[in-house]
This record gives sequence, structure tokens and C-alpha cells, in this order.
Amino acid sequence: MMFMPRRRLLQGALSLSAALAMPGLARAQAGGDAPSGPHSQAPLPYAFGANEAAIDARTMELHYRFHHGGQVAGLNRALRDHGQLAALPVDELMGKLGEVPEAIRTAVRNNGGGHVNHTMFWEIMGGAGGDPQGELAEAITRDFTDLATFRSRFNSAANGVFGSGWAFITVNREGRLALVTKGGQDSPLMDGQRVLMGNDVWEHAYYLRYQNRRAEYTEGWWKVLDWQKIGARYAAAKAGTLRV
Ligand code: MN3
Repeated sequence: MMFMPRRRLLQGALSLSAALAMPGLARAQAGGDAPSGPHSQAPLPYAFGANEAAIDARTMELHYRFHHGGQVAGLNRALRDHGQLAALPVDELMGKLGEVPEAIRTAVRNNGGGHVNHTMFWEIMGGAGGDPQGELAEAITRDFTDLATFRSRFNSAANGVFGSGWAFITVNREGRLALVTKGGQDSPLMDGQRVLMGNDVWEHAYYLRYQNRRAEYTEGWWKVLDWQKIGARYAAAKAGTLRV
């Protein structure tokens, strides 16, 4: 680092300063002692700036690269000497935390939960908001009265999470929807449920633009949802093929 050419040094300065503000995450992102598998981060399906209507590009980059990236590295590190568990798809692993040895259970819970939660989170954004269509729209009306009530109940739940956590909509094989909140990186997958959609209300998800104003973030978030992707998740849940 010290002998990096000046031009590269300047290019890297922003990322580096952000990384230095989060030393643990920077170590994880840098790889260090973390094995490269079995789990990996899917490429972000859009540019960091694609959610600018609600989430700035810098937050997206830090969130994807350091927070989610660090969790994938942490999960792989925890599973390094546990071949049978390492062979499980991550959604199955989350459903079997009770069978994970106690020495690595907290690491698998936090990092594995973070991995499934963020994988879902990136997938359902990158859109232009609007209204859900078809069967999903009907399910929302059936289970939440109407879209406005659905959004308002979801936002109230998300705003009410104490400290760091998530608000989720779960979906069962019959297509029934339910509102669930979790602390930390816990996921409904840990309760044997499937997740239709969810919003990350950890401060790292919104603090650069919104500071303490979480309610402005949760209100704006709907502008970047991709309802086609969420509709596809709904169909997959009913078909039994939805993973994370
Ligand atoms: Mn997050």
C-alpha cells in the first residue's frame, strides 16, 4: 500500500478510507484467512447507482462489498473444518442451526443469516417501484386488505425494530403472506419459513443519506422495488422452488 503509484493511491483512497472505518470488515473483504468457498456472493444484478431514488450508490457499494462480502467470508471461515455442513445449500443450513456444533453456531447464524438476507435484498431492488401485479397483488389484498395498508403495516414494523434487524414478508406453499420482524441477521428461514421480500433496517443500510431518520428510508425504499422479481419469488414459493 505504501508504495502504490500516486494515481492508483488516489483512486483507492475513498474505498480505503471507508474500509479503515470498518477494520473487521476490511480484513474480511481482503480475504485474509477466509477460504473462497463453498459460499459466494452473486454479482449485484445492477449498478451501485441503480437504487439512487432511495439508496445512494456509495451506501450500495459499501453495503454489498464490505457488509455482505464480509458475511460470506465469515460463513466460509466458520465452515472450513466442517465438510458435511459446508456441502449444504445455505437455505438448508439455516434450517438446521440446531445441528450445527456450538463452537461455530453463532458465526453460522450471523454470517449465514446475513448472506441469505442480503442475497434476497439485492434481488428484489433495482426496479422502479409501482404496484405489484397478478396473483401477488391479489394475495396482498386478501391478507392485508389493500396495498396501502400492506405498505403502512410493513413500514411500521420495520421502523419499530429496536436496533439492527429486518422486516420480512413470509410466504407459504399456499401463497399466504405474513409480516415478521427479526433482530440481528436472523432470517425466517431459521423457522422453516420462506421469504417473499424484506427490508434491511441496520443503520449501515441508510445512515449516509438519512442518518437517524429510518422512517424516511423505509418510506423511500418502495420506489426501488422490482415487483416483477418479487412476483417471480411469489410463484417460486408456491411451486416449492424458492431458495433464499
Ligand atoms: Mn445489511
